[in-house]
Amino acid sequence: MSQLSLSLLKKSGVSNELIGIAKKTIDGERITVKEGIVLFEKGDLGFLGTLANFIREKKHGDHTFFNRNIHIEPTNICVFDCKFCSYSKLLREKTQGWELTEDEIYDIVRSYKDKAITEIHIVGGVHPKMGLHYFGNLIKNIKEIRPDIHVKAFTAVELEYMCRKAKVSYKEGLQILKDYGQDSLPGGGAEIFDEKIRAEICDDKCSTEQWLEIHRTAHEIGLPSNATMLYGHIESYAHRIDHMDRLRNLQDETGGFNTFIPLKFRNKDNQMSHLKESTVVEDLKNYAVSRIFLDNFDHLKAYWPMIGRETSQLSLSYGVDDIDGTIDDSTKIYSMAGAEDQNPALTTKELVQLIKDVNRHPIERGTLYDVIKDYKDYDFSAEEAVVA
Ligand code: V47
Ligand code: SF4
Repeated sequence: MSQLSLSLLKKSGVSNELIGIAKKTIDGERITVKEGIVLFEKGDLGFLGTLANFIREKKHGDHTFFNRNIHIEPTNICVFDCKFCSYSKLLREKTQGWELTEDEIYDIVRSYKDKAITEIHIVGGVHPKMGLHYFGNLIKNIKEIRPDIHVKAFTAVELEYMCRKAKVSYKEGLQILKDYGQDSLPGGGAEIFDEKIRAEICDDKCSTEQWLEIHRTAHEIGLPSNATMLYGHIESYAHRIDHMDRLRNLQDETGGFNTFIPLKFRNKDNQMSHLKESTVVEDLKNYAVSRIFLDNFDHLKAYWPMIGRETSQLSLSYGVDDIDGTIDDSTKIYSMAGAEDQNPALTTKELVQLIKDVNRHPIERGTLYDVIKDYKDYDFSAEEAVVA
């Protein structure tokens, strides 16, 4: 954003307070917690979008990243009882859960033999009988079938439980999984770090301190990770900024986070169904403020199975540079919570088109943002249909 844009902002009646924050952002200066809250409370969508897009384009130009991935969810049986979770309500409602056998999991991996996926994302409920070495072996065997694949596995919630049960420190547990072949950690389980809100929505699982410690330790031993934030329920703007501030501080310390993924609360079939979901305007504001506040995160991801395809396209003008992957209908977390896509799957061609339709430049990436293929001028008709 140039001096011209700043003077346009002045003419359009934007307050001096917001112009001050815009100036800092343009000069590459970090904004404070207080300024982050002001952005949420006083910044309108046009202002926030302009600023967030400025940062996004400074970092990545028009490049928009995606990957070819699948999820494996070994079970939805869970010892915890998060109020927002639609996925595991077994303890309370005694409904049917699933437990994939090891062979079923290996068959899933084998079924992708001829497909160019680069990542398997493994998360699920916290099953009392599936422990550290069970999962370690699973990763080892998956890697034997598919040595080239990146395994991004287990939220800090699952890891805290596994380490506790195995009576090992986080460092020992994570090193054991790394030695079996785990490559990185997903960002789940973060929810909202504010202790009071956390106690209200997910009282019995790993604490904020434990989540941060597990990610810190992972980074220290060379396992990069992602970070999420569950928003749009009972938290305030101050809680969102506090959450991001704790992540920004840890990122200063370790530099181990790849991307930040805001997760919109979906309200179907859970103990928080009485709450309304956030609007699209709120979702876009949230992306924009995240992009402006988290100056030390290279990437901001809109997870399309949760937010929908069109909002994902819009998000690309509000700071987002990554829309996750092909998925191939392999996750149930969001469809069970009420997301529009009941069978989330996009072919590579469809993902590329989605990105091109909003005039952005599609880049297939690996999990760690290594460039795999540039699709700007790619001609799909030149090859047979490319599927996931
Ligand atoms: O921690 C559960 C969320 C997360 C609901 O790292 C809900 O690349 C909204 O972390 N409404 C797990 N959200 C999924 C996750 C994730 C997803 C995609 C990519 C990555 C990554 C990580 O799902 C949980 C929780 O925050 N969640 N229920 C719900 N009703
Ligand atoms: Fe279990 Fe995760 Fe659902 Fe919480 S969000 S109940 S830890 S599956």
